[in-house]
Amino acid sequence: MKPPITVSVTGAAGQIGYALLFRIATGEIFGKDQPVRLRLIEIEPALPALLGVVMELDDSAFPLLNSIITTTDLDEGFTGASWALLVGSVPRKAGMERGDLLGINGKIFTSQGKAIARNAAKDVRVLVVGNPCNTNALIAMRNAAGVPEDRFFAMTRLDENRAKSQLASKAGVHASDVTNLCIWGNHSATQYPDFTNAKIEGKPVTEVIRDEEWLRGEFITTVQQRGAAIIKARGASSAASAANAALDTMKALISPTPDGDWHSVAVCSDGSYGIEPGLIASMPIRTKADGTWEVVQGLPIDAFSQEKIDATIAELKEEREAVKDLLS
Ligand code: NAX
Repeated sequence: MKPPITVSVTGAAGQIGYALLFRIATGEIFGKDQPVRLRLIEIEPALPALLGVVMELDDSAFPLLNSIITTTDLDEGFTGASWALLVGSVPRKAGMERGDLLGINGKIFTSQGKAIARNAAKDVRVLVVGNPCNTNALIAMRNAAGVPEDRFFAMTRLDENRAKSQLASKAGVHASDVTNLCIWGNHSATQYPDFTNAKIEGKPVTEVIRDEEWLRGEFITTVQQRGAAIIKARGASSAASAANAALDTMKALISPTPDGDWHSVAVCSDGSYGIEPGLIASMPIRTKADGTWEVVQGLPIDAFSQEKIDATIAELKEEREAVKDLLS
């Protein structure tokens, strides 16, 4: 057995937390010889519910679950973390403007960024799920002095998985037959699921699905609005699929990406594809054999795609402007 790896999770008593923690504890992410320490961070009112989750984790008697700590204290919560999964955030309530939400959640991520910098392991990777996740990741990154920028990620994998599933269903294939699917930009209704570079069974999507109107229209809006459709159907936002996507993201960042493929995750832009450096934007990413990642270069971007990418990047800039006081 290896020494335990520490995973810190905020919002651990929430519905994504509930779907996430048990799968981390099984060894699904780090392997069957890798014990895990969980450090679960919540706000005071959610501690009783969190204790219930811990009782259930205990009752699962997971062989690889080394220890569990519950806390409201960020320094304690991020001590030794190799992964910080920032899931907790305040949901948008009636009457709240997007700017209000950015401000309220932004403050959470300044203190979390600082606490990560003070306490996490040298190899820490930070995956932000809590919305607005791109801008929250930007705030955490800009407040985590000393932690390299390439360790901060915001989740767009759920969008990628949703897009693959829609394309697969239209083409009558399995979602695993769809590859090279990049979500560009923001995890929001402006995101762009790039069908122009995606493939189905190795062939360009546009050769397999000869319905350009559907690809440019309904496909994109279905992916962009899938979260709202799930809330309408379930009466609650996506949880199991969101947790699954967080796990997919971690796996994709740990393991080398299969030859010729890429995966979607929002990273700190290095200026690739004309995206302003420093923004946390979703792009096509490849994980290298040494565990670092790179932006896939040279993908053709046609005028239609460029317009969509420009719109989602413009939104990210507006969000950044709204939280500029929180960026150090
Ligand atoms: P829940 O409301 O079920 O859980 C959120 C939890 O966060 C609560 O237990 C709450 O007590 C806790 N929390 C709030 N403030 C906190 C703080 N300062 N420190 C620690 N914990 C805190 O929401 P859930 O359904 O689990 O969703 C969590 C977040 O994921 C939301 O922001 C949601 O919008 C976001 N999502 C992001 C997705 C993505 O693809 N990036 C998709 C799914 C989801 O919508």
